[in-house]
Amino acid sequence: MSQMFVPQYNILDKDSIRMKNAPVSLVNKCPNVIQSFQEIYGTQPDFIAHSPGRINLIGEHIDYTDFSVLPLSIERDMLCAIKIHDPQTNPSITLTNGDSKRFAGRKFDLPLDGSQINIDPSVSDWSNYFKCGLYVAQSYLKEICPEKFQIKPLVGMDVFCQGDVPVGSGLGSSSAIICAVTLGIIRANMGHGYRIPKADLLRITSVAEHYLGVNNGGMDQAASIYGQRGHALSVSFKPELKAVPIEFPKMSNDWDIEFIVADTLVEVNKYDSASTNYNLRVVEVLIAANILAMHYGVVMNYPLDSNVRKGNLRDFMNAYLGLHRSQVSFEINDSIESQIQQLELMLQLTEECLGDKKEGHTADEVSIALDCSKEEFTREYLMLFPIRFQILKIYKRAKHVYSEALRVIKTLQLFKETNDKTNNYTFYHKFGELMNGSQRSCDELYECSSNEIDKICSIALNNGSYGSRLTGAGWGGSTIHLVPNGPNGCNVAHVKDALIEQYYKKQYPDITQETLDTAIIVSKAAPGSCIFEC
Ligand code: NG1
Ligand code: MG
Repeated sequence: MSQMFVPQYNILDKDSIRMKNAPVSLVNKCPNVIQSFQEIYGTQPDFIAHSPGRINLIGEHIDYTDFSVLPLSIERDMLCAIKIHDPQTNPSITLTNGDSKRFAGRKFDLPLDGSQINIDPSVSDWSNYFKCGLYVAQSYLKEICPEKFQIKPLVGMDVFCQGDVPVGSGLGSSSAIICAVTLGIIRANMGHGYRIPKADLLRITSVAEHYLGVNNGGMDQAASIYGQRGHALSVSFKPELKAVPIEFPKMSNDWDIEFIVADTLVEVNKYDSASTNYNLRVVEVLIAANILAMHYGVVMNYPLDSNVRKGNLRDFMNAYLGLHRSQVSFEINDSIESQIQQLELMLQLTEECLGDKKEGHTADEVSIALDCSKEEFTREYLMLFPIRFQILKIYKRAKHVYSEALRVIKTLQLFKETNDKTNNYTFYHKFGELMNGSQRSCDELYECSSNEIDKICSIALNNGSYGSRLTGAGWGGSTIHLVPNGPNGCNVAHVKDALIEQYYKKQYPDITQETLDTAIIVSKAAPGSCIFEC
């Protein structure tokens, strides 16, 4: 495959930006960012680094079992305008933000000997995201140019950040800033001509948040970097983290697929065991894989450096198919047809092995199924993360994971099979059904929906959405809706109005226009990370 590089555009030549498919909205944002930069620093920036937020179209809670997901970058992004300091002066960073009330200005020096900057994860400050980007960018520079960056400091810079990805609503605002900053620092230190491969930018940014103690998997960064107009992204985790743009089917008229993103305005802390139990889900699916492996007598293969050192539901599938290659009635390969058969078989095995305890297993029942003592089970599985439970819903969680992985593959199949002869409505209808199936499974099997999510989805579906579901971890946060955009956007406007009247104004009678403006976003698939030269 040919190398894909992060694109660089010349900002003075607006027409060429348009030709390269950057959305007008983005091109139009740049002059404002340049103007704000000038007001703050009294000079022009050298360039602007851009990276967008994301939604997940389908494939919820299956990334941590290594099944592919299908996110999309949105027309909300982080723009970092940067002016490089004179290299003769002592290097320092001055940071300002368009939302200076929430994100106050910061200034710090860079180590003179080329050593890495210190990040203190116990301090909650927006500059920490900048520092994460700076940290991984510096490591990368040392990797590609050791003679220069091992011993010398990075260049100093004035930075102005302006973002419109809502913070804390599950739209990837943290990866947007980290990817923009990382890209900006590499551009500042390598000069105008250097073009970083997208795969490198993904590899380094996907671990950047780990310096803040967030153990995320890389889907958000993949979506932000690889975003492409008119495309969703098939993000896979095995054998390595990878994103492949998948074009939305060409429709028989000019309608562009748009998504409505509606925030429930219920903030969730997904790692809080009292409220959401994200970590309990991680443990339940791990137990499911190990019970299945024990029951069917297969030994799972998994990397020793995996953070939990236990096989997951994907590892079980691979091990089982490896062992029974000659007995199954289909050929095992990477084709869509074979993947569908593989996952259907996994659903059968889940029924067969776990279906007698649909409502859940007690800890005693799990230890028996795993053929270990209760103490051993507690040590091996229940101490991995702080979790609380009464019953472990092994069957339901496994069934969600395999059926959701299947819906992702079926979505890819639908994209592939849709052609210019397909009626728009047939495509919307089938895609919407898959999204609705995902929502039902999240609600009934994974139990990560909420009253607010259910309300929003049913209002949207009753008013013209073809598919409505939660996006991200759930329990609150954001929802997405597949809404055909008619010739004058009438359907999108109709669903939006219905949500405002029937959800937001009822749920939050005092809601302001400003909050409403950030709560509902309408977006097409947007281009990923890039640099605009000033
Ligand atoms: P959100 O809620 O969008 O941050 C979380 C996880 C994802 C994935 C989804 C569920 C983090 C940082 N992200 O997404 O990796 O598991 O839930 O599909 O925890
Ligand atoms: Mg995040």
